[in-house]
Amino acid sequence: MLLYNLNLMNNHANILYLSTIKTEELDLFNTDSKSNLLPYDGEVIYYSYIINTEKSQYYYDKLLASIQWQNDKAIIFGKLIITKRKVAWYGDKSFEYTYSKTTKSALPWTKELLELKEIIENKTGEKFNSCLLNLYHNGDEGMAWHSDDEKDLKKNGAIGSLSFGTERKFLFKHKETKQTVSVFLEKGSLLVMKGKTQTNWIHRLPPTKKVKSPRINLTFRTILTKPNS
Ligand SMILES: O=C(O)CCC(=O)C(=O)O
Ligand SMILES: [Mn+2]
Repeated sequence: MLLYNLNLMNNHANILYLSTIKTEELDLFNTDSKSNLLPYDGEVIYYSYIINTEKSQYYYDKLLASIQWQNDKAIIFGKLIITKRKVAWYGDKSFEYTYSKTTKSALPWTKELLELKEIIENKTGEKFNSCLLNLYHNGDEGMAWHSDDEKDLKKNGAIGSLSFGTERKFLFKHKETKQTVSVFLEKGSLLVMKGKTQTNWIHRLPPTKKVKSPRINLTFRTILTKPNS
């Protein structure tokens, strides 16, 4: 157990260190010998700056302006809750995705989303057919503990999570041991969750008073296609 903890501290130290490096060139030190951030029961890989600072700003601006952002809805204990956080759902077809007891129908890909999908498919060797986007206006907005294990998603399918805008802390918690792992999601970074991660771990984006500016997150996913869709 001590080894795991040390390993996590090292990973975290790397991530903090890399957050101060602004050039793509130095990422050469940090390429594909990626280690798993989770100690067991799942696989989470973090890629720092897969998109450089200038392009990250470009995509942030384009996504902010072109995505059909809507306040998210959830039914919790029978009550309809409208979140301040905004969301959008895009995909290959008008796939339906139900989470928090509400259903969304996917919009057709935009140019920027297709470009980003290609970048992360090339990076990970995975294929994705849909993307859920989140816009957090500031640190007051976050996301509660959950796992992305809805029946509409491919079981144990990879999820590729791209971040733009302000860096935020992201946490994992094991469902049984309650061990937690944290990672800072920098602009232009990619976090890949795969294997049994969604079965054994929950994750959250904690609210924080320290963050005053917005962040956009894209989670590329594989939705299961229904026979006649
Ligand atoms: O904002 C994030 O980094 C992750 C969001 C998330 O977990 C989700 O959309 O399911
Ligand atoms: Mn999630």
